[in-house]
Order: sequence, then structure tokens, then C-alpha cells
Amino acid sequence: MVEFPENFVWGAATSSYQIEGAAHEEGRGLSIWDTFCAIPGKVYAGQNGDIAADHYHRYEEDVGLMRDIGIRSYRFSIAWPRIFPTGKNTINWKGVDFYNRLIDKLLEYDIAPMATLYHWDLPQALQDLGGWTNRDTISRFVDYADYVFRAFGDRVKLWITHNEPWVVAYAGHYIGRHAPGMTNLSKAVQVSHHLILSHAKAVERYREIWPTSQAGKIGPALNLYPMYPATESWEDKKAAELADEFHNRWFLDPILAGKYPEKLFGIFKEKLGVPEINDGDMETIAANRSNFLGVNFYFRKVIAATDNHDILCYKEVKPSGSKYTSMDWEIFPEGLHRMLMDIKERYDNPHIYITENGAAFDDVPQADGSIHDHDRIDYLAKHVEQLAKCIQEGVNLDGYYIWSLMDNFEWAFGFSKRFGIVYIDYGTLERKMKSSAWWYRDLIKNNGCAIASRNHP
Ligand code: IFM
Repeated sequence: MVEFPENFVWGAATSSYQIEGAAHEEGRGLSIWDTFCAIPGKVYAGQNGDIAADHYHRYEEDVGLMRDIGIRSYRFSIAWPRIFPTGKNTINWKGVDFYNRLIDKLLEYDIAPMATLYHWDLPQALQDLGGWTNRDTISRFVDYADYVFRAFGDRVKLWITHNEPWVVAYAGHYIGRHAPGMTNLSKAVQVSHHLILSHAKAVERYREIWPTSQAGKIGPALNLYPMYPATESWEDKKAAELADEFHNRWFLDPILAGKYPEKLFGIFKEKLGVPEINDGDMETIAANRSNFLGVNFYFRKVIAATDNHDILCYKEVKPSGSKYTSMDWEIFPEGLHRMLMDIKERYDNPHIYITENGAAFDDVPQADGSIHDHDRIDYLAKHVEQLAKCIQEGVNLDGYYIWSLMDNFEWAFGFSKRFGIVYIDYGTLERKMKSSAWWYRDLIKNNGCAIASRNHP
């Protein structure tokens, strides 16, 4: 029998650009994702988040669904350009009002809000000034954070600074598959430093505004992958260690231990001359340790050495014989256990929330409208099982948020991938619980004990 602590937080997550829609309504400014989606070829079928799941207009219905499922906490993100349409100075009161109404509705149903400050929708006006490559954006971010901490912090007691800063830095500025679509490794490394520093400064500001007695908790949400060498060879093991520094420790080390991982830092400095670090930056990062670490977990990476002369000389290998989701991500729940145990050992057992975990499958509604997503239930159940094991082995695990509450705009994949436990009919915008939503309802009711059952409508 699996046991979770009594106050364990069972949640679900979304983000602003992926669900809100109303992209050109009530004073919202443009974000870099509006711009990116308009570039032909960047997003599947030329889709965009203009309407998405129309959550901006249907939030009451959506919070009602959360209540029906029994979700105890809802992780959403605040769209920076809805609050500050040009990224700074002028406030859009209608945007503020929307989040006030959302938060109040959640609290009415006893659902604890967890708000993310930055889930990738940077105001385009700030991108025009260089975006995250420009050090000034750190100050703009802290000003924005300052405003929302004061506006919503009386009711929001769980805060995420950045969602997946690795993706922001590297998918956005090196690989180019995300907004703003740059392909420059030096700039990406510099962006990563700016993101980490802005995280620390936002933590600092939060604690200045909300004294300890009234304060909630604040931390980052990192996308982490346990790295497995493809073979037992020395070369593959070394390659896996480097991949670990690049994907995981580049963010974990500064945020939880106040320094960059030595080997990769040395490589970046020698070959690219970055990151540029100003006096006091590392002290600020070290002094503002988060209350918790948010972990977004989806799959592991299997790594082999290459003899090309790239700065990061390794490649990812696709293990055969494994099962994959429709994102082509390997299903490997044991990796979650391994990742959390590594974090426990390496960083002095921090408090952890799993801020995202879930899977995309090609859900097909039946003639009667029901959606039997048993692959998703299986995926979720196996990951929850690993969490129970982690708790038994001493990990300070405080909660689990499914990605995602509802189907949504999956970035470059547009609406072609469905992660939700609630189905969205994009023609009518009708919501429909999938079997996984009922499964999650039972799981929550039994505080994690119903995980093996597949008998859901
Ligand atoms: O949809 C994304 C989310 O925005 C960030 N984490 C991963 C999810 C699935 O790709």
C-alpha cells in the first residue's frame, strides 16, 4: 500500500499562452510567442495561441472542473504582457482583474493557487530591446514580480519564478525551436545566467515584500532528466556527465549551491568567453536559496559520446524496446526515482514539488463522447508509484502537479499534441473529462492509494 503524507498537495498545471487565448483582448500586449507563431514554418500548421482553450473567458467553468476532480492546488502562469503590455511602467488593470477573479474563484473552492511568473511569454517590447540577452531585462522582471507579489501575494502563497529556464535559454536562443528563435550558443549561455540571477533577485524581492510571518514559498521549476550512458564505456560515461552538467546542474548548482558546475563553466568560458558575471552576481544567487525546488519530469536521456568537435560533444540515443508517448518521449518512470534521489544526495535534501509530469497521447473521443486514455493513466500511475518510493526513502516531497489540467497549445507542435486530463474540442471549445480525470479524482480522494485501478469511465 502506497502512503503519502496527509497534507500532500495533489495539483494540476497549465500556462498562460497555452490556454488563455484572448490574445488581443482587454489590453494584453504582444508577447514573443505571438510574434514567433506568425513566422511561417515555426509552428505546426501555422497555429497560435490567439484562442487556445479560451480559458480567459471560461475560467469559472475550468475552476469548476478542478473542484469536481478534487484538485487541491492549481499551478497557472501570469502573462506578463497582460499586466504590463509593454513590459514595464503602465499597468493593464483588466489583466490584473482577470487574475484577481481567477485567484478568488480558486480560493472559493479551496484550491491553493500556485502562480508562475514566467512561462515564456516575454513582452515583445522587451524583446525589441534584446530580451533576455539584455541584462536590463532582469530589472524589468523584478519590477513585474514586485507588482504581482503585492497585488496577489495576500492570497497566493506558492510562487514559481521561472518555468524551465533551460528551455528559455537553449531552446529559445541556441536551438531556435522556441521564441525568440535565436541560434547562438554564446547568447544562450548569457541568457541562462540572466535567468538564474533574475530568479534570485525575485526571491529576494518576495522576501522583502512579504515578511516571514505572512510569506509563502517560492522556487523555480526546472526541467530535469536523469542521464544514462548508452554503454559502460568511459567515453559514454563522461559524455553523460557532461550532459548532466548542461541540462541539469547548470541550473541546479547555482540555484541550490550558489555556483556553476566547474567543468562546463570552464568549457564555456574558454571556448565562448561567457557567461559574463558581474561583481556580486554569485553572492546574490547564493544568498537567496529557494524554499523548494520545482521539478518538471517527463523522461530520461540516454547519452553517447561523439567524436565531432562540437563544444558539447555528445548525442542522445533512442533506446529500442521502450514505449514512447506521442511526443516520442520514452516512458521511463524509474528515472523519476533516480533523479529525485540524486537531488536529495547532492543538494542536501531540498523540499520538492513535482511541478509537471504527464504525457501526450492521441486521444480519440468515442461515439458517445467518452475518452478512454488508459495509456495516460498507466503513465501517471507508474510515476506516482515512484514518488511513493522516493518518500519512503526520505525525499522531502511536498506535492505533485499533473501536466496538464487540459489539452493546450504545445508550442511548436501547436494543438497536435494532447497532454490534458480534460479534453478540449477545439471546434466548439467544449470541455470533457477524460478517464484520467476520474482516475485522478479517485487517487486524490484516497491520497495516492488508488493508483492501480483502471476501472474508470
Ligand atoms: O507544454 C510544456 C510546458 O509548457 C513546459 N513543460 C513541458 C510541457 C510539455 O512539453
